[in-house]
Amino acid sequence: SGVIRRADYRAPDWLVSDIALDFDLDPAATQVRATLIVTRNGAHDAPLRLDGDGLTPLSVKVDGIDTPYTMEGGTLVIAVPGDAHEIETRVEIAPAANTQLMGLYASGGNLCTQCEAEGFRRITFFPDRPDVLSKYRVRMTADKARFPVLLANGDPIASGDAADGRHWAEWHDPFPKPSYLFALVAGDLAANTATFTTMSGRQVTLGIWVREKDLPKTDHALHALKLSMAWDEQVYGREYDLDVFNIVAVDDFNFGAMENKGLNIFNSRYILADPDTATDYDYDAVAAVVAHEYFHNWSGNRVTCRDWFQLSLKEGFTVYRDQGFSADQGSAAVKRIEDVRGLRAAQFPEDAGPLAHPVRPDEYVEISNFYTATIYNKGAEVIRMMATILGPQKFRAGTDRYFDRFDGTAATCEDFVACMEEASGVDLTQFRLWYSQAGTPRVTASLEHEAGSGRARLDLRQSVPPTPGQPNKAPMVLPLRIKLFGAETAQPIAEEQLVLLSDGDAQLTFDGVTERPVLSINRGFSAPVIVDTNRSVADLAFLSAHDDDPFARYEAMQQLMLDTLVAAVTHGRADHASVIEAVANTLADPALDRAFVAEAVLLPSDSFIGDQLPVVDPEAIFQKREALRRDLGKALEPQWREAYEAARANRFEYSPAGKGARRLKSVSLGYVIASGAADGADLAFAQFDAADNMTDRQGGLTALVNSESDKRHAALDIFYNRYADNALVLDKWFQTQALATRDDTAAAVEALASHPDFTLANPNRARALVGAFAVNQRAFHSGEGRGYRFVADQLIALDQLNPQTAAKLVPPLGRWKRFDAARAARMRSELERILATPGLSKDMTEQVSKSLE
Ligand code: HT7
Ligand code: ZN
Repeated sequence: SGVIRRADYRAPDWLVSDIALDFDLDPAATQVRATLIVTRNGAHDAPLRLDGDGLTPLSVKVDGIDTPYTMEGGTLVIAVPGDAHEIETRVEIAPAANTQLMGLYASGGNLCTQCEAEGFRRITFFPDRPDVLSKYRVRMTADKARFPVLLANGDPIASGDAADGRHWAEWHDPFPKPSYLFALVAGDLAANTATFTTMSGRQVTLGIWVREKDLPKTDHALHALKLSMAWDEQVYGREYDLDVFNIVAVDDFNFGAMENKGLNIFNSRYILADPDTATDYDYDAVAAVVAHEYFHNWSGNRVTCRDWFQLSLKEGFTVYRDQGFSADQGSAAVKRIEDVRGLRAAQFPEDAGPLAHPVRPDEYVEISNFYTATIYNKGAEVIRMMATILGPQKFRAGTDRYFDRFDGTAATCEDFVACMEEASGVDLTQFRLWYSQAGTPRVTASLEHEAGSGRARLDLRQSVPPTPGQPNKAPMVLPLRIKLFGAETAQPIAEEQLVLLSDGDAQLTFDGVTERPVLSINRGFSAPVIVDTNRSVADLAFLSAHDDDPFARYEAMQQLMLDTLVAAVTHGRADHASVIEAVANTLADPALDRAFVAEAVLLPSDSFIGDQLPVVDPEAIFQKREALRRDLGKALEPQWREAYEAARANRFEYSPAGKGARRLKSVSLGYVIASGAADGADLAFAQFDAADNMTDRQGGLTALVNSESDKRHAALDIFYNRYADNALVLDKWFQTQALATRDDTAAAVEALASHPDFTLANPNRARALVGAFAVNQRAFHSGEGRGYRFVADQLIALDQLNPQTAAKLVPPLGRWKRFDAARAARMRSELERILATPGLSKDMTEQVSKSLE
């Protein structure tokens, strides 16, 4: 059936202590010779099985002698007599024809690799599993004019010229690593270099390699790398271990970046940044991804995963680490708000849909489909909860223990939790359910106050919803940070407490409560759960003005907006007064930082509103949200203009204050336009035209593209012509149109798919148009299935080129159960059409068939 099960894990039959790889590089035909030192692992007589995908052996030698072999599918099977042998295989591969972007492929005239999860088997025959750790020696020979730079993992050891205008280089990585961390790059590249002195005084040469013309856009990434290296020393005691650390940026990449040992390879969108082409969001993302990949050097590379079911061991932990890094660079509160918003936008729907799976899955068909928000972001929340329960010292003791004990090995999620238990003495038996149970827990909290006795009682109840293959769930450990405030005095009634809700329900009592208490719960989003409370509009408005936890304050405002919008969609009620008053208070509070204000006054997205409803009605949601935006715009127009003007004078500076000002500026512009003000489009165009940075320029463009103003055509043309030779900025041009809130977006997107600059061969471009359109709730679900048909057509075409990228775009169609019968039937029929496509990939088949269940 092709299903791989966690329960079937067995240690490898053969280990590979060393591998020497010899590449004769050529885009059309690259020769690969691999020499493996293999040893039998345990007492068995199993043959040596080397994974291969699309490879044909040119020769197979055992201890220097040509040897017979068999092929089982792509796997090379060799019967070897002894317990230790030298195996040599030769293959030829064609990087220029590799459109999947897995293995060795060509991007922008250069050659590079992507091996996680199972790309190494597309390069050479090898036991391609993360628990086989080997020392790598790599020799590359290539045309010197075309590929002047030759990079691989570890440290460079020798290089020289060869015949016929070719040259060679050898690299050696002293750290045993799994094959998924192998990398090489050959290309015409230039480096922005620096030196970092580690905490023990070692000098490390850092290099960010890009096309020569892009060098001026690499300073931010290089700076972020140095900050990350210092941060990991200070916060986790982790020091870098090689003499060089290289990063290469490539334009064609299936993911964000890859943590190959000593040679990270990045999607160029997470390296290149300058004020003219990158938004503040892009700058932050560059720093976060640089940090994330760097942190993998310990959480992933020095300690790796035993099998792919343990993926969250490295990914969840590393996301938690990169979130901590970013929080320390600016406003921790705003960072937490952004992370929670991201979790709710991507992971909560995943956990509530057909592709729901535990943080440590039990089975998969295609592992690439499991690089999900659950593994990454829910995985990070699980680590965060352990840090919350243990406290900072014990958590750090736990990570020290984990790194020390498992250094150089392939570990499991269980190993990590056990280290946390040992270091803290805290029993995490029940907590482990977070790894095995899918679904977002729901907590009902109701607070009752008896004025006479001065007693308040908080009732908590939890439930974990059924998910595919898991109909019944046990209660989990939910760490809930809770505090009560007095409604009259706005003072805390009791200090914050950390409640570990571990039963289905629990009661807490508070005595001496003389004024009406208001509940602040799940402060800081201490548990990744949905909380339903009996708090009134007045309570939420109170908390939005007085809670001393910034996240809880933001949350109260969001809940107030959400309750208002859900009531409007469900009952047609349009009582906007409380939201307007709360937003006015937030805008007027001088103590709040601008970035926080911008987050707090933003309405919940269409999709998040939809997630609260039993059946999503995209058009009604859009209209009610627009109505609230219009009323907020009108009622507070002078305040929006004032906020806009206050931020307008600033010149570009990438700093927390600068970012906050720009963010509030674009949010304010949106409300001024929503108010219907006659000069709205002029303001947007002026901002677009005069901008000294991409945040403002794209902010102005987005406002115009979403408007009815004719100026939007001019702005789109100006933007296109100005950035016609910059692929990353053209992605923004496509994406802004795909996300437009206009009535004609679906038609515009279809037309854009025929634009000469549109191609499915580049994953960034495919995601910018097709991926963005599919999450534009109103546009995607409009036009009686037109949007579904368009996306399905694109996915069928994309699957021929790049199944991984295609499969990642299936979930919006898979949400059919959330919509009315007519929409659901149309969505299903597109999924069925995809599934019936001859030659559909394993990746797509798994995603689509699960989505139909
Ligand atoms: N660990 C890396 C995962 C990754 C990847 C996975 C599937 C296909 C392509 C890929 N490129 C990179 C990225 C990370 O989480 O750091
Ligand atoms: Zn990662």
